[in-house]
Amino acid sequence: MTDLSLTPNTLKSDILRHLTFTLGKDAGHASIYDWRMALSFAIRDRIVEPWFASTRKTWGTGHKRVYYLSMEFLIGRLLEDAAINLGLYDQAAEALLEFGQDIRTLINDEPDAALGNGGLGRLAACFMESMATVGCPAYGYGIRYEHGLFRQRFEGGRQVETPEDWLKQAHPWEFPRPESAYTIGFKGHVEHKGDTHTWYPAETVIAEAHDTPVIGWKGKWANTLRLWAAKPTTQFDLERFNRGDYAAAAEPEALARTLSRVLYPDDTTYQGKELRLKQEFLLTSAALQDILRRYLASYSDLRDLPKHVAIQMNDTHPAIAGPELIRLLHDDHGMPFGEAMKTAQGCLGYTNHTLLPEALERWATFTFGNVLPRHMQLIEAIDYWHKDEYHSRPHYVGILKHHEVRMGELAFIMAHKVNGVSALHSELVKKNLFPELDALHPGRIINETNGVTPRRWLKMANRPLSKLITDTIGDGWEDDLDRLKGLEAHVDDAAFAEAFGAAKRANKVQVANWIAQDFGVKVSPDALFDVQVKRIHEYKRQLLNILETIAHWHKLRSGRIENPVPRVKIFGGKAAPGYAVAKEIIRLINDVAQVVNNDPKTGDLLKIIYPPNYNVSMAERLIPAADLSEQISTAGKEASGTGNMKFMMNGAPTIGTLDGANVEILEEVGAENFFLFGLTAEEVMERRKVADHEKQAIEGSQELQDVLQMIAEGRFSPEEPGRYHGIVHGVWHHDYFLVSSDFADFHRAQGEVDTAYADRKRWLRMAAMNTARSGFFSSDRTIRGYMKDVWNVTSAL
Ligand code: 26Q
Repeated sequence: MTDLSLTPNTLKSDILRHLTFTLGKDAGHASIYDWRMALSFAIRDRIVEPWFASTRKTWGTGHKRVYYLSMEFLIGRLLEDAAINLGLYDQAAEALLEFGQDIRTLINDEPDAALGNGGLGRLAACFMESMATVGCPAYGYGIRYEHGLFRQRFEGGRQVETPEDWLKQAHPWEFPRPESAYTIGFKGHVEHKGDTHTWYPAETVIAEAHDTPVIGWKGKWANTLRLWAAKPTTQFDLERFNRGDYAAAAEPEALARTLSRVLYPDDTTYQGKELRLKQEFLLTSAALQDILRRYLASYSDLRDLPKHVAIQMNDTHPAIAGPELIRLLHDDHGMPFGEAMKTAQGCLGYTNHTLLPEALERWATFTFGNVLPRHMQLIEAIDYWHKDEYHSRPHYVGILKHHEVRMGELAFIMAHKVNGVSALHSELVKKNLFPELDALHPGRIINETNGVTPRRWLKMANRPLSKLITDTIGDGWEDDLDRLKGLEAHVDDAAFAEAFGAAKRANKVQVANWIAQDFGVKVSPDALFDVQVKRIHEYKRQLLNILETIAHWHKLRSGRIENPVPRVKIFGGKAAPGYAVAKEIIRLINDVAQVVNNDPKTGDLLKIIYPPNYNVSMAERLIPAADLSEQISTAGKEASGTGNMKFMMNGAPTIGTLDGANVEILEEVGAENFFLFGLTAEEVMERRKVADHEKQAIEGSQELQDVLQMIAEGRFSPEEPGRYHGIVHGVWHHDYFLVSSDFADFHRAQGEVDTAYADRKRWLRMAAMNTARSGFFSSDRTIRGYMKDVWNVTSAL
């Protein structure tokens, strides 16, 4: 075999070689973009060998493979991550310096791959990295959206969306695979002859693969993220073209490409849009055809599929995988229906990420039957089969109801394991979402608490703290995060605590400089940095946070706080473009910031910063600089949260409710290192039954009354005093998310935060304890859980 190994000391010459021969630029005239591409290619070259080796090994041993199907992969930047996992960062920095280039500038030049909305998409990205790290042979399957999540700007405090175009520049990490392409059908009709069923689609597109290697920690293993781009089956309508109707001749092409054009920007309210259903089928059908092609290259008996293949559905978005796999096995390969059911179930797993009723996917049978006529029939057959197998199934339970296909029930019935994403959430999935199906299938619903990759979220995002950790407990914690426990022995050592504080401060200085430069607001790095970054949603209660901020400001101005602790309140996040209330909350935060930041009475004691366009890269900047992590959702609503884990790892204690994985964070870190407040999930249910709970709560809190009064009077919108009447009215009369009920206790907990922060020694201990006890929240632990409990696969390392 040819020796392709690239020795480390050739990195510098490889960068120059790529600059010259790949980019066609000479060093004297190269732009930042050119240098970034040259560096990316030099790094990518070093991924290819471990990638081939991993693929060869999996083929050679016939190891079981995992296929992770997700409509979203919220990856962020790849250059720094790859450099770090390969251990090449310092060398690359040095080589570039010799060319007069700063590696940080190049790293920051890379656009985020924002192929996701939020938590679910970012989880998929962390999972890809962890599967590579633990040596789980896996493919991620997704869609190569031309436009990722929209960009956010503020105009007069209001969110304005503009298209995102990450592919405008060449994307150095992907390999187009035009030879890996599959035909995807839509609409048309079905013909039945005896036991053969043939679907004749009326429309077809081609799904073309684009592969990105995903390298694990220390480059020991690499997997593939395979994203599908939609292409037309025929480039031109030749007949039209020949008639001279040139524009119309290109129509089918334009139509096909719309399929992978844009990511749906709504992560909470589901709308039955035909294009979305087509996107889901594009991903799923292409993935399953690819999986079966790969399987049949090694094996012939499709009944053994579950021995070699595990397919995970990231929420219900790829739940069409059930019927599509049955169609392929039964219609195309002649497997009897019952056997096809068992085979499909043996392969499929389903992860639920939400309990919000408005987010549960349901399709009108009319739309569904029109777009996927054969799948509609198969869903009826699946539902019938299930009812027949489980006679005790109540009449009101099933996939089809009220002329709708319920994707949650479909995914549940087609999967051998269904999981929630935190202990509390998984219990609620059993109790509230699928109680009857859980009774029929005891043990099918399990829990796999989420995690995040410590390589990106600690090692890479927080250099100062990573260095301190390694200096204190040695290396090896990066892929064995429980070792962080070793820090506990040092939390009462003054020198360590001060070093911990210094690392945090260094990150805060960076953020303060960025805020000054980009937003023109001066903040002190010694103030308490209080951060809430996540999608804007009523249940996440950014409103509660800004209302409490106003109360605090009000108190500060009237001089009612002795020795006030200076605070910087930082918000970040996007609202779905059609979510009017969320957009109003954004505007309110910006309006309040205008007033507060210009108030000479409070000055440096309180600043409110809301940088636009929160994304993965901004998270990497803000989270390491946070002193306080805001996780304040209405209990029972946040399935898990993963930002909460990133803050904890980076030494920011949580102020939070007993919701999602906060429950487990509290358990791990201990009550003395967590600011708990608010109603529990059970109390929330009870509270809603109280007819005038809003009135009671508001009348019980003078602070809240004052705050609502100020907003209603137009204190933050003097040019339009009535601007927030809707919001104020909502809190008084339709407070479904119980902002009013949790206000007073939140305010109390914030006071305790101030007290704790003022005691520097106590605070540093709390912060360090959060890092020390965050080992459980590594996504390596999560992935090992799935491997054992759901996928039945071992590490190939
Ligand atoms: C569905 C149909 C049509 C269009 C869009 C959608 C859609 C898209 C995205 C529905 C939901 C989502 C995203 C959900 C999500 O991000 N859920 C979050 O998942 C995280 C990972 O498990 C959890 O930590 C969060 O608690 C949960 O909110």
